[in-house]
Amino acid sequence: MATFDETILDNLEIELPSWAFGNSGTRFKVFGTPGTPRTIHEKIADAAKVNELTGLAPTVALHIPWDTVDDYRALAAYARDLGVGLGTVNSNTFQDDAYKFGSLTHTDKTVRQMAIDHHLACIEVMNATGSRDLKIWLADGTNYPGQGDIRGRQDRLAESLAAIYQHIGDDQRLVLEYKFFEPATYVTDVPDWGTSYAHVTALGERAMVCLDTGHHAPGTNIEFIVAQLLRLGKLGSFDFNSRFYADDDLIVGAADPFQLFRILFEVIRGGGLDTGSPVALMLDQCHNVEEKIPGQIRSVLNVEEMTARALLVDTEALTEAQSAGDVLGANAIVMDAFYTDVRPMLAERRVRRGLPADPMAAYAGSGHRERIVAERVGGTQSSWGA
Ligand code: PSV
Ligand code: MN
Ligand code: MN
Repeated sequence: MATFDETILDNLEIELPSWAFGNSGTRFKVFGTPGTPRTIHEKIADAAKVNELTGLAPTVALHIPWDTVDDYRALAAYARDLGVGLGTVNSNTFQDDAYKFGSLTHTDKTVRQMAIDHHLACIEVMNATGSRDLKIWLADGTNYPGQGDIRGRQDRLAESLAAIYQHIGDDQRLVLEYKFFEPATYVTDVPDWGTSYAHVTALGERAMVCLDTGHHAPGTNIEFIVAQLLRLGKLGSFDFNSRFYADDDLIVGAADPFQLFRILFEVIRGGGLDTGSPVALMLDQCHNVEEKIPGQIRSVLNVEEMTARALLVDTEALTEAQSAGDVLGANAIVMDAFYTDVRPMLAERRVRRGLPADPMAAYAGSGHRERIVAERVGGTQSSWGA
């Protein structure tokens, strides 16, 4: 039986997004799911259930203002009692009428200041929860040539980001996420890793790039971007999900497990899963028609499984084959690892660590779903399609 370096697997921590547990949908319809959380407390409880069964998801990301509460310290204590921590704080500058023509890039200084102030409020939340990362995804952009001054928007963005960055504490970070289109259809102000890299580099050491796997044009070689950002020391975090067409926010590894394997191989190659690595792994998914807790369990297991397969690549043999110009030999080494079924090894490892061998089956047989369906009436709709 093949074996892998377990220290890297021990380091695997995948943050769950609070919004994955709420009802979400498309612009056509949001289907309700019985048992859906009604409050951020119930969302955290659901995330804690995922962690309890997998041992892989020790933190939960918040989205402000969706997850607004009066007392964030109390919320952090509540999460701790359930065995999880509060992680990344995500800002939201895409749901106010004021942001119709942009937020941090807006031509009107008052609107820009409103967006900056929202981020400063998010930093206050981080100070109370002890969170490290402020994640910014900007919906800013334009739909038609001529609608906005591309260059001027970049200049205003740089200025606004600098105003926010000034308030980022010594132990905190600003991570800037890029996305090639949507909601804007012509220019997106942070469309690619290069633009994000340019802005975070100008800001300073505590600003990093966030790579959301669903935010690239079809055919983009994402593992190349991963390798490059790690090389440059600027890969701060991942939003994992998968896509068939656009930003589908599906279960990670569902559409293309081989791509997830290739990405994780580069993460490991670049030290991204070493102890003390700055790379934070997070899911950014919405479960529109499937059950949410099992959806998140499936996702973290997929990341674990592809990490284990990537760890099976015989890197010494690979380097030798590469140096010898043995194209097919090198490729076979990678493919052998990818085609290895690591599920029995991971099940055995889970049992050794006091976890259920099959977390999906354990959840299905736990009666938890039936309990929350009975307890929670009128679950909340969160985020998209509202
Ligand atoms: C919108 O595309 C998005 O999915 C981004 O990926 C953000 O990370 C997420 O919403 C939450 O704001
Ligand atoms: Mn994202
Ligand atoms: Mn997205």
